[in-house]
Amino acid sequence: MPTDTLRLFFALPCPAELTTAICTWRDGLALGGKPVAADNLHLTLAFLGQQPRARLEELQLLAAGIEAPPFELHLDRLGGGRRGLLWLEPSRMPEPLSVLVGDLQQRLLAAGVTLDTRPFRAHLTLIRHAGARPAEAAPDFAWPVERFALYASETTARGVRHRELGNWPLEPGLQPLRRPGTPR
Ligand code: 2AM
Repeated sequence: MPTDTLRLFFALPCPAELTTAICTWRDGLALGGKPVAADNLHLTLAFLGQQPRARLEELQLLAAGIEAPPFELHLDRLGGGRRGLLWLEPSRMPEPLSVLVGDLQQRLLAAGVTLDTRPFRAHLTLIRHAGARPAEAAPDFAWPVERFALYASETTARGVRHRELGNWPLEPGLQPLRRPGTPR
């Protein structure tokens, strides 16, 4: 039965070819744990948590108002957190990504959405509850970022599913417009 709220987040969807390359590399490391499903690989831009379904159109319009250029993201570092969390991250944050995240977050805050207060850290989660963290891994993945998307995270009998609720292209030729107070 549909609920009247959705667990929402904006993210960069990992392109199909890159997903295949990353999953092949990850699975070759044989680290155990719970690998993120290939269909769910993403880089979160903003996590909104539970939101009324009735706000969906407003959030889609908010996203459509964003003007930002495409850029390349290099995932060249393996990072980790508590409980065996492993992710890929860039060693250098591309300026257009900082600007995109800052713009999105400011628009969401202006719309009254409560966001995580922790500083943004770009990452693509690979595995949860991994048994090890390889010291020697030297990832080097180039990601041509051409769009961002809004997802609902849904729990199904077959696990978590990220349902896309809209995606918006990044437009070549636009300059990243840094607003005051956007994160670097
Ligand atoms: P991530 O940490 O791998 O980016 C959907 O729940 C997704 O939103 C999660 O897979 C998680 O992906 C991301 N997310 C970001 N901040 C979150 C938060 N505070 N709570 C839960 N999920 C969060």
